[in-house]
Amino acid sequence: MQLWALYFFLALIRLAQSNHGLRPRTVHGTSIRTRASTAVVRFLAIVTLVAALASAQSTVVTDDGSRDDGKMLRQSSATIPTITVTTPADDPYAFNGMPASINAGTYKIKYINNSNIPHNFKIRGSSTAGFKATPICSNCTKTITVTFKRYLNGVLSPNRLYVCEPHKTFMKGTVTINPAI
Ligand SMILES: [Cu+2]
Repeated sequence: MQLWALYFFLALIRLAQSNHGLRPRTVHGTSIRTRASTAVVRFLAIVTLVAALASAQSTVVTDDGSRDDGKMLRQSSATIPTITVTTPADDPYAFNGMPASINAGTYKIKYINNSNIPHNFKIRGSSTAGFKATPICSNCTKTITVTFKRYLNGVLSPNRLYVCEPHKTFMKGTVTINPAI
């Protein structure tokens, strides 16, 4: 629950209690008003509580954006770095050129498959972007743009597996996402 809502809720409860105490119930004519105002205050308190609970649910972290945006690389679309990953013809199940670690930020990943075996390059970006993958093809060059953050759904997840989907049991690797300075 957000703090303002909690204070408001407690204030309303206190008001409801003080209403009860201050206004004599025995006096004819005022008792109805007292009960009515108490009911209104209670109703407002319940509405506030429900609204607070609803807003508490809506503020659950669903993306890592709020956790490490300050540590992302400062980039414009013109300055997105390119990482080139290659599968050579003479080593047709290798992923060459992927760094062991990169700074959090957005990258173009250019996958060059120089072999006759169909491959692709698949990796998970940020929570909202999900997985990104190039099409499966042989003797082809495909590029994907991926944003990497260190957190996924609020959980620190800096080690990202990348795979070739048709050969994911052995054609794979891991890149670590570091905080950008
Ligand atoms: Cu493959």
